[in-house]
Amino acid sequence: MTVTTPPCTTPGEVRDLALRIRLGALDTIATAGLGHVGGDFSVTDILALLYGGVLRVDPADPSWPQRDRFVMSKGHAAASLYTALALRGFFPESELATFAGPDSRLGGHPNRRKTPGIETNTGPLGHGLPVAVGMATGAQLAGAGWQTYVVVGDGEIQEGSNWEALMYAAHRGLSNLTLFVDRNRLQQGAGTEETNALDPLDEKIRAFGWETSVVDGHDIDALWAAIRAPHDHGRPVAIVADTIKGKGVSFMENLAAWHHKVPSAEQVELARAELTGVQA
Ligand SMILES: Cc1ncc(C[n+]2csc(CCOP(=O)(O)OP(=O)(O)O)c2C)c(N)n1
Ligand SMILES: [Mg+2]
Repeated sequence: MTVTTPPCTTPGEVRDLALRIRLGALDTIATAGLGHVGGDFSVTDILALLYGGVLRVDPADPSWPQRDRFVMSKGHAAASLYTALALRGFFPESELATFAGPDSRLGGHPNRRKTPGIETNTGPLGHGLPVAVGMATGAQLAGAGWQTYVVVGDGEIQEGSNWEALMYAAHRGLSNLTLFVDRNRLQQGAGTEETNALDPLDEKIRAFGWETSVVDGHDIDALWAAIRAPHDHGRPVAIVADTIKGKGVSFMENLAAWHHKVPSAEQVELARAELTGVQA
């Protein structure tokens, strides 16, 4: 295995990695006293698959020109992203304890100038997909073989900049671009459907010229199959991942309050017990 090869070869290994990412993000948020645990846990399985099984990147050379690009457009889920990067070897796991602290390389939202492995700054929603379309366009123009992957939140995709980017990606036939929508059906304080309804989201994206599928965003086998499925030549790929905000912790799941609520020490122990199946 070269350093650029993703470390997981089986769905079971990716599931183990997902557990480590959830536990790491939980501790990271509890230590910092801030974060977005709900959206961290809805996107965790996607991150585990990408960093565990898909992305060809080199932690020793984060700027390796042939690397696959990953853009976490919903940058508020930084704790899970940083944990995934640390576990892939971009920086020591111990550095997670500095999250959002003074002088930390791990800001509250991702910054490409500070954190190894971050491709573009995110946090202000609505920009990651347009940037990813630019990356994929660059690769297409250069005839480069690397792939671009991007995750957007479902609340985020209400922003118009995404629909311009969707339209342009199809226009250019960016088959080197894969979009995941973290379809947890919640945004900051309410449901997406009661705020600015998206359904049927996959059909809308398909109408813009993309190839689409809808999968259980916590089912590693299904996610992996969706990425590996043979795709029509010349179309970008969108995977609408049905997810649960706060996935894995019963008292967090599907509750808008856990968008950015910070668990108490007692709640951290309860969450850890549920995630690991080991009683506190
Ligand atoms: C342009 C912009 N407007 C508002 C916010 C504040 N904000 C942070 S997260 C969030 C909700 C995002 O919801 P969603 O995209 O569904 O993310 P998830 O449910 O995965 O946490 C909002 C409104 C922001 N970061 N950027
Ligand atoms: Mg959401």
